[in-house]
Amino acid sequence: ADLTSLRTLTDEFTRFMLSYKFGIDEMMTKITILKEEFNHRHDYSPIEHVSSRLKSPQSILAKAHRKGCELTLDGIRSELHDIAGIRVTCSFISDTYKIFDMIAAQKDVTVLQVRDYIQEPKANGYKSLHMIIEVPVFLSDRVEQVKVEIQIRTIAMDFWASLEHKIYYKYNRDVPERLLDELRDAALTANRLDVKMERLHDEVVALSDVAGEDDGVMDAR
Ligand code: 0O2
Repeated sequence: ADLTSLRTLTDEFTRFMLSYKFGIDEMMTKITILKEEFNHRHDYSPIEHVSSRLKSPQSILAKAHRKGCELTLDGIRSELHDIAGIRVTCSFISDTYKIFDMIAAQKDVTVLQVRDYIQEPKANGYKSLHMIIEVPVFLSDRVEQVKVEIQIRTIAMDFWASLEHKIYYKYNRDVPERLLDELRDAALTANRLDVKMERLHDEVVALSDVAGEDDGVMDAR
């Protein structure tokens, strides 16, 4: 009887993890379509890079424990939103909102939560646009709504966040004040770069639009 219940438990957990993998697959397809179609329609790529990760069973348990949530699959399903995670790295700040809108507008995507750390950065300087969505996954005998956390940010924000993440864990979540100050300062520098790059890009786009019109006039003559 013990072996049977162990088998059932393993099977349930495998199905649990699989549904999140399928949720990632669904959303990765949607985002890849947006990326390729955007490249085709415009002469630059608003999405630089897309990556995904499935949280490991150890990290799921550690986070569930940290949040004090009920240690059942249902409990974890309702309390943990980032078992399936996708990160979209964009060229410019305005692109992050464009991608956000395009995902949110899809009929089968339900937006459950939005955290705009670009408008309101965290005290440490962290910037990123987070959305938790639900997407249907069609299985052989049922349709399951799967939660996926999507983080959208610029290359500069991503550069900052990956270093901060490394430092945070190197110091076991207790980073010296001097480094915290430097990180906040680096976040401001990253933001200045983002703003400057976007302004330059807009200027070049405006220029080529004018050049495009001139060409049209030439052709018409
Ligand atoms: P890891 O190691 O990246 O997986 P909630 O889930 O709603 O109770 P949570 O998880 O704090 O609250 O939500 P939030 O603030 O939206 O953060 C979710 C994820 O965003 C984090 O997952 C990080 O990946 C990222 N993040 C949030 N704040 C920071 C930050 O200050 N620095 C960096 N580098 N990343 C951040 P995890 O599970 O906390 O971490």
